[in-house]
Amino acid sequence: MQKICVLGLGYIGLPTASVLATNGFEVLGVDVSDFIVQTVGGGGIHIEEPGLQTVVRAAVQSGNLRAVREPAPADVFIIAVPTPLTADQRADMRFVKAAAESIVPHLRRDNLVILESTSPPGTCANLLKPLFESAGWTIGADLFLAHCPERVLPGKILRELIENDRIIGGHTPACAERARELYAAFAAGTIFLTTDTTAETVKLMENTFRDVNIALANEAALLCEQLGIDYWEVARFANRHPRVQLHTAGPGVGGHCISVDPWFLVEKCPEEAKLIRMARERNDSMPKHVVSVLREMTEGLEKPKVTILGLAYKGNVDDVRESPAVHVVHGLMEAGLTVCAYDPHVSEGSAWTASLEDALRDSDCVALLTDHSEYLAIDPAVAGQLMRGRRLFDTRNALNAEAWRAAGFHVRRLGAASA
Ligand code: SAJ
Repeated sequence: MQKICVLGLGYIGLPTASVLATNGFEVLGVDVSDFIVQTVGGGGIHIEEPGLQTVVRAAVQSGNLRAVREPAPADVFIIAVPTPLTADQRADMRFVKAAAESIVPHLRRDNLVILESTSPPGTCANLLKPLFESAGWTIGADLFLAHCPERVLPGKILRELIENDRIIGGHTPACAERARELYAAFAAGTIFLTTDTTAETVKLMENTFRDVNIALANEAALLCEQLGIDYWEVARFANRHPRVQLHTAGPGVGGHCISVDPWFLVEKCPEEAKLIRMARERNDSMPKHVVSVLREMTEGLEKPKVTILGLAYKGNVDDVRESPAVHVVHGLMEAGLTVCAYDPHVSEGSAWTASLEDALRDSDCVALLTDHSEYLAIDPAVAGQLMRGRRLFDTRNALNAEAWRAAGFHVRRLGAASA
């Protein structure tokens, strides 16, 4: 297993391809985007991820990583393309299908095909297996098929790619064994073998666990606002219990994983997945709540201007996919407010503003939506001087409320009653 073809050079495919290349494999990175192929081919990166630039440059310079538009014959094919959500909340498997079809002409006896893309239960068995079998292959005999879900956390991808335990789901036990040989070459965590459908479900349940827990935190935050108490205090004390771990409330759940994956379970088992659906709906409702608080805080003002701190879906990343902050910006604009959004990690988007000063100037209210570390360094006194009014809504409980109050701000935090 020396030659590996990685299909999709995105958040998972690119780190995987470059780590494999720096571990001595000959890697062909395939992407449908000319821009990505050119960028990676030149040793550059098109996404922000700590440490990735160094690894990609080293991989390309060593000659072990090449970026191309089309697949070619290899020992292993790793499919790491997106599985987006359709408008009716189903998994859009077109990219997976297209990637699988693109490798069919290049398959050779004993090849291993690994699906890394997060997929609904049954994808290997009901989509990929028939696709390869109709080309004459027999899975587990002359072609090997496994699902090895990635579980890395954006912001810590390179470390987790190596250190995390891996779940490998083979379509047959022989398929799982073949995939284990590959991951054992670079993964330091424990490798567990199971079936393909189990591995698909494990991955979805991991993200669903987090989504349901965040929904519980968000619901509790809304209850606390109504009860006139502070969710952050409730969570702090409840979490002193040895078996309780209340999650962090916030403006909603974004990113391409947690806000998407639970729907794949709802799609497969709509009758049973009641709690999972409700959690998704609760989290998706949070941006609306943030908009209504901001409207309340600026009520009666003439042509109110709101400054949004953060467009990315979470702190210290540049990814705006499914970001609740983007929904809040749109909601405020639809309500007729002037919105300026400043995010040091993002360089475009609705209401995007190049500098913090411009975003704050003549503003009536500042709302923190993403907990980037840069925002902790903002001096509330300086911010207050630029602004027309001094109001702060902290949806992440990230800023030092006392310091902002001392600078004359009326401070509201999500999950706490209006003071
Ligand atoms: N969030 C909260 N409260 C919390 C935790 C998170 O509101 O207590 C929000 C974040 O602000 C963000 C969203 O949830 O908007 C998701 O952020 P995250 O850091 O929890 O997760 P992701 O989406 O960046 O990465 C997840 C990880 N899954 C789990 O932690 C179970 C990662 O390990 C997966 O590999 C990744 O999804 C994926 O690709 O599926």
